Amino acid sequence: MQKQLQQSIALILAFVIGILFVACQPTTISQTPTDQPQQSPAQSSITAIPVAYPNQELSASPAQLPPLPYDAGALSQAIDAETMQIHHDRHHQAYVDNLNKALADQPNLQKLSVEAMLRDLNTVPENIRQTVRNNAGGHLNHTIFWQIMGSGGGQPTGAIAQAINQTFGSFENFQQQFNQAGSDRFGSGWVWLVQNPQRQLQIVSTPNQDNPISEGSYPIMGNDVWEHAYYLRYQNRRADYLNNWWDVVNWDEINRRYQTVTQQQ
Ligand code: MN3
Repeated sequence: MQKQLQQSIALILAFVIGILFVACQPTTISQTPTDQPQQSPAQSSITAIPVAYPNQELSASPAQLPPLPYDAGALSQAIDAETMQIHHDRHHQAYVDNLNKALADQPNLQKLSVEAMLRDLNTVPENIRQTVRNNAGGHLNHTIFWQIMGSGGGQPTGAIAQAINQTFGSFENFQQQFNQAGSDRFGSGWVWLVQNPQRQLQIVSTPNQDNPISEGSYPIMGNDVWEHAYYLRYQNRRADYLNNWWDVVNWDEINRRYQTVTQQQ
C-alpha cells in the first residue's frame, strides 16, 4: 500500500517536473509573418480619396453630365462662350453617353465609381477596356476641369501657393513648366499638377483622356490641351491658350483639392 503511494507520488512529481520543463522552454510561438509588402500610406490611402468631388466619387449608374458651375460666357477672358458650350454640351456629353453605352450590359461595373474603374482598369473586361478608359477618363477629366476654372486667376492662395513655391521655386517657374508640358504633349491630351505616390507635387502630361489616378497620382489641377478646348479662338496657337488660361483658374478650388489629398493621406 505504502509502495503504491510512493509510486503515485513519484509519478505525480515526474508529471509536474515534466510540465515545468516544457513551460520553461523558450517560447517558440509562431508569429504571423509580416513578410507581405507593406503598402506605403500614400498608395493605400489614395484609393480612398474621391477625385471628382470633395466627398463624392463619380457615379456610373448611369453616368450623368454635371451642369457647368457657371455661365458658358463666364470665362470669356480666356475661353469664348461658344467653345465652352460645345465643349461641355457635346464633347463631355459624348463621353458620358459612350461610357453608359459601354457599361449597358455590365451591372457589376455600373456599381463601381468612375474613379474605381480608372484606378484599376484590369477590373474592366478586355473587350470594353479601351472604351471605358477613354470615356470614363473623359467624364472624370472634364468634371474636374469645369470646377477648377471660373474665378479670376491671379496668384495661387493658401497651402497650394506655399507647396508650389517649395517645389518649383516660384509660381512663375511652375507656370512655365506647366505650359511647356502642355505644349510638348503631342496630339491630344492633358497637362496636370499631381500629388504623386511619393507625396510630391509633380507636373505630368497624359495622352488622350487618361487620368493620373491610373498611375496612382492624385490630380490637383489640369488643363485640357485637345484642340476642341481652344480651337475657335486660338486655332493652332496652343501656347497662347495655355498662357491665357491662367486668367480663369479657380485657386480656391485647387487649394481645396490640394488640402483634400494632403489631409487624407
Ligand atoms: Mn475636352
